[in-house]
Amino acid sequence: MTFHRSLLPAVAGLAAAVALVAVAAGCSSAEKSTPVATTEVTMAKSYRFDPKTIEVAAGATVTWTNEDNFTHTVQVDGQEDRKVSRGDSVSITFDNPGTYHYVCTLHRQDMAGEVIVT
Ligand SMILES: [Cu+2]
Repeated sequence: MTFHRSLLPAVAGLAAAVALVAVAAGCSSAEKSTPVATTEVTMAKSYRFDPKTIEVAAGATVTWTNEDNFTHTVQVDGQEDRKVSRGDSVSITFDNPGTYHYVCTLHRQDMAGEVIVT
């Protein structure tokens, strides 16, 4: 009985901790943008990729169009940086499934996105 008396509070504490982690994980995933099935991303005013996370099929070509008042870039991880002036657009084809992070190298703090290729 000594065993049970000492173990029970520990188990209860652990269960509470697990519940807290689950709640925290739920919050952070809600903050992440839900993938949108589209091949069109707008560089919207101001300093935003919209939608931030997209989902496309392998072989699809994604086009980024700059509708902001500033020059931006699209640099997919491991690829060259592509400059996109106001009113311009750039297209990148994704042949292989995977999750591709990209940033605007001029505004790394504010502008990042993700292309999920399925
Ligand atoms: Cu930018």
